[in-house]
Amino acid sequence: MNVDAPQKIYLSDYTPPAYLVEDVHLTFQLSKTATRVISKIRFVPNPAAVSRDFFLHGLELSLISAAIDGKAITPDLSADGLRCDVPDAPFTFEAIVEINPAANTVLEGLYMSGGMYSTQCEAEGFRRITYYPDRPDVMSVFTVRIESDAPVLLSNGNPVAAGDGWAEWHDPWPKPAYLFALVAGDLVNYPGQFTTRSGRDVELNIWVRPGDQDKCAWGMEALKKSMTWDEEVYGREYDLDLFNIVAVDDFNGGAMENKGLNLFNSALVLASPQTATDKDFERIEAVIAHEYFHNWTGNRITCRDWFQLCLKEGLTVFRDQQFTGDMRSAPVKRIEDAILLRSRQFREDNGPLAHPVRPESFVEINNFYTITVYEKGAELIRMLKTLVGDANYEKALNLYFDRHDGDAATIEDWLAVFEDATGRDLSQFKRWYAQAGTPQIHVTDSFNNGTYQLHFKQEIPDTNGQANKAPHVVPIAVGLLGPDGTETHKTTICELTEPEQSFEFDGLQDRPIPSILRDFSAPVILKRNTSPEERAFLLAHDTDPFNKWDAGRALAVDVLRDMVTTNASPNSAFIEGLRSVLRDPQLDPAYQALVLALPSQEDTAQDLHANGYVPDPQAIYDAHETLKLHIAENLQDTLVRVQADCTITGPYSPDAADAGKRALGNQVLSYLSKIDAGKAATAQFETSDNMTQQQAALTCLLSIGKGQDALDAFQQQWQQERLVMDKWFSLQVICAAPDQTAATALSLTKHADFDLKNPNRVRSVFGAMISNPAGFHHKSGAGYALLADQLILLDALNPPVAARISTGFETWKRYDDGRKALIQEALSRIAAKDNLSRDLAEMVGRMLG
Ligand code: B3K
Ligand code: ZN
Repeated sequence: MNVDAPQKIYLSDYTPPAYLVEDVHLTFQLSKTATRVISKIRFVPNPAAVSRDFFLHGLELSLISAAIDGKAITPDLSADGLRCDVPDAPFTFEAIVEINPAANTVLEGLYMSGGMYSTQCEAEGFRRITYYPDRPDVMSVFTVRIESDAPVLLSNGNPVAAGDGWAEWHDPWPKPAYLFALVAGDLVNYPGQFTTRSGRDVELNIWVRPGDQDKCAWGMEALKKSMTWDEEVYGREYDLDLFNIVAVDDFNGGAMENKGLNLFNSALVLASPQTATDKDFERIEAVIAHEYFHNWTGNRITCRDWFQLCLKEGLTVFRDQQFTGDMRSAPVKRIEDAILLRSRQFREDNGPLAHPVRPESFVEINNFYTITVYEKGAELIRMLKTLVGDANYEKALNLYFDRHDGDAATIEDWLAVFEDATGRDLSQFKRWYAQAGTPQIHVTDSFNNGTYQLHFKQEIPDTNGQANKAPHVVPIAVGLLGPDGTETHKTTICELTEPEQSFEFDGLQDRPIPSILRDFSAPVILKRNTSPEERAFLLAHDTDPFNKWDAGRALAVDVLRDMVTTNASPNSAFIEGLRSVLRDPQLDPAYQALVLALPSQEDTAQDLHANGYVPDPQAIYDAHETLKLHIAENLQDTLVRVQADCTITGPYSPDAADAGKRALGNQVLSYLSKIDAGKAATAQFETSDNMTQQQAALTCLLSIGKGQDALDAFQQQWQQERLVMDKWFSLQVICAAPDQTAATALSLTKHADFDLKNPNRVRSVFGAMISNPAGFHHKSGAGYALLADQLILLDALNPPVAARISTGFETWKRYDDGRKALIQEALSRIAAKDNLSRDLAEMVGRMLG
């Protein structure tokens, strides 16, 4: 793991593989501590190669024997693979290696989870299984034999034969090694069935530990909905007779799209009304869809190299966003995505970890599975669709699937498809893939003789290693409202291509009120001097649901900024705006809940920083608390009425309509508990029959410091349910008072059920701690010191997860000198550690800058 001088890999250094793989046969003789992997790989020289260097990746493998065309060889072994002389013609390479799944705490390659064997190979985990060209542009047909006494033995593709203690699988679709998967264990299946529109019968299964079958129905429905949606919207059918999903308890990420054998973090597939919240249900539906959609955008067409990760991830996130929008409410989904992008991606884009959607170099690719690659990557697809139009988007996607099926493709290939399908030159658009940083669009306007002019000026801030950026093409959706609130100009797209550019709207009687960046048409920050009255007007009248919500959001951001910087009282425009939204019977409760929710403390910190202030996390926390109290006191009657309207009679259903009512009811509860000493929350906690209501009530009680009894009851009730206990751990840290957060997290690490080897449990404590800004950034520095201690411990077990959680430090340069010094000390202490992983070393190095 320890690398003295971590090697940086550059996109510009890409060369085609020297050898291609025709087919591969793998035999796994499974044993917890000494699994044998016997490989037989047919190689052919690649005509496109620039060298004949035969190198196979391999990490922490014990080589027992190797042979070429049946003759034993002694290859040159190094820390990261092997080399040997090979014939200048097709040949067969065979090897026997031994690996130790029980000792694999990195959870990449083959590892044990709760007594079962599982794998994770993306991005570079296959090299921990056997020697192989572990790069996505080497695609091959895999045949796999598993020998084990475990009752269920699974791999990719179709089962071809099985007997006592063995099973054979064959995947007819050529794939890169990162899509390989194997599972063996004591599992039971929740079955399902789907017939594709061309008549292929597909057997579906969700495999879980015995006892978890009652938590699979929702996931199975989500899978069927995804299969139907991809046929209807993208014309894509499933291409095997079997589709398996397995729930895995110890999992570094969310889920993995292995061909025909998707592996899921159990938190993202198992759900029952009692154990999962509405948000969990929604997320499960989205992630099942996401992994399923990868079958075409990722598996049938994969990436040439890992720099092209956004090719599959950006597109697949965009597709899952569309899916959720279609299954639920499109405006609500769009707002949720914008909230996420602004709070997390904008933060990344404007800090020391900024990188382009297609990075140009990396040390450890795991560190680039980021919100920029995924979510900003999805925004680029959305903009492309806006720029070329829906019909052209469909035409281009069909061409993409036709032209590149079976390929390992690049962003250049992707853009060429759009250029060929539409005739549009996308060279300027391509800058979005190469330039990091969130563009700022400054807007001014004027009105003369019936003509309204909008003037835009774009600025792309310098980011680490990138300065003087060229202008982007930015689709800015604009609509105009008259003074009476009617829409005088429907949405049109202003295509900003120059550093500064004006757009005119003629034939107007009165000066209009502009609604700019409708539907969040580009991932940019809009800068415009706007009065609270104008924002309130848009909140009341905008016909674009996104901008209507955003007007309320902007009011809240302004109020919080004023409260923090001048101790101002919240303006009445904001409170009255909320009141009228809550009283509007036409509005969807899920939407009202979003308007009623305040920006996060992180959003306020970002806003203060962007406006030249040094954010004080404690002052931000205090302002948020004061504002919540102010809202509760000033809107009490309305809130009580809304809460009554949100009552649901009848059994729990996770559908969007009921979930929306609960979201609004619980948002209201969070305000009312500030003034009723937790009475309503206690009643809800005691009577609720579902996790959404129970968790919301517990959160309210913890937030007002009255949660101990409920917390104990919750633990008593759920101590056997691992996923619910993750919530128990996490809520305590999220809701801890700022001066108690680090102490709470530390005491939880001493709990008998805390396990540094289980990523979900680690995230439930330390993911939670870094999402509690006032607690994590408490001026004592206790949060920083604790995180550094724990990252050092975790890094020795699981570097990818340690590296991910280290991003809690990424905002450090925006704080005061005292906090900066403490964070710098924490980061330097990590950096100085012997045997630091490449993963964490790269992250800490980038953050220290
Ligand atoms: N493709 C996987 C991510 C794998 C993460 C590797 N560090 C899940 C997804 O995006 O669908
Ligand atoms: Zn994905």
